[in-house]
Amino acid sequence: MYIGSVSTKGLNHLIYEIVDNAVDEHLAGFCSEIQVTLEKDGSATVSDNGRGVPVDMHQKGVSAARLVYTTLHAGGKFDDSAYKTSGGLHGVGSSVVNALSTYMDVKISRDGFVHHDRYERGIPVIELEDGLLPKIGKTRKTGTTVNFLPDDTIFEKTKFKAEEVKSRLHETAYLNPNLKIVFDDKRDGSVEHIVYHEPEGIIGFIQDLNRKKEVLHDPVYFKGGSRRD
Ligand code: 28F
Repeated sequence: MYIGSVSTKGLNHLIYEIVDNAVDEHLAGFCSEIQVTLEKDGSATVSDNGRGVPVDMHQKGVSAARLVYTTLHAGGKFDDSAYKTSGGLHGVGSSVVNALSTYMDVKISRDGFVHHDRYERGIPVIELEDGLLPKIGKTRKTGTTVNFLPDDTIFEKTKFKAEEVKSRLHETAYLNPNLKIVFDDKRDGSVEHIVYHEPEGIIGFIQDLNRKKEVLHDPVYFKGGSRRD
C-alpha cells in the first residue's frame, strides 16, 4: 500500500499500485487481461478489460470515478456500500499515484461509451458535464485505461526500471494463473513485447526457480490436495 519512497523503488511502485487495481478486478472475476506499456515520453499506461471504474453519479453530484481518483483514503478500502462487491476489493492507490503525477489521463469504457478524465498533479483539468465525465467515443468494450507521468519534482529519478517491472509482472502472473499480462517497452527504438501467462501458477514458479538449481529432493507438494502419510 502506498509508495514509501521517492527513489526508483517508489517510482516503479506507482505502476504496481495501478496494476494491483486491475488485478483486484481480475480477482473479482471480471478482468482477464492487463496491458502495461512504458511510453516514449516517460509515462506508463496500464489497461484492463474489466468492468471499468463506475462513472455514475455519486452523492453530491460528482462522478464516482472522479472520487476514486481524487479522494485520498487513510487506509483500508473505499468505504462506500454502493459498490461493495463479493470481493470487497479495489485498492485506494489510484489517488496517490494521481497526486504524484505531472498528469494522469483516465479512459473508462463502460455502458457503451468511452468516458474521459484528466488530472495534473492530482487536480482535475476536465470540466464535468452535469456532474459526469464527458464521453469521447462509443465502444462495445469495457475496461479501464490509466496513463500517468511521474512528477519529476517529487521523484529523484523518473525512468522506470524495466527489469524490475517485468519481474514483478511475471510474479503477478504466477499468482494469478487465469490472468494474461502483456508488457511493452516503447522507450528506446525497438519495442520490447512480452506476454506473461502462467497457467501452472505457483507450481510453475517453483519449477522455474528450480530450473536454475540442482534438485535436492522429490516434490513435497501435490496439486489438488494435501497429503499425510
Ligand atoms: C488500469 C487500472 O483500476 N481497474 C479497475 C474497477 C472496477 C470497479 C471499481 C475499479 C469505487 C469504490 C468500488 C466496477 N463495477 N485498472 C483499474 N476496475 N474499481 S478499478 O470499483 C470501484 C468502486 O469501490 C467496479 C462494479 N463494481 C466495481
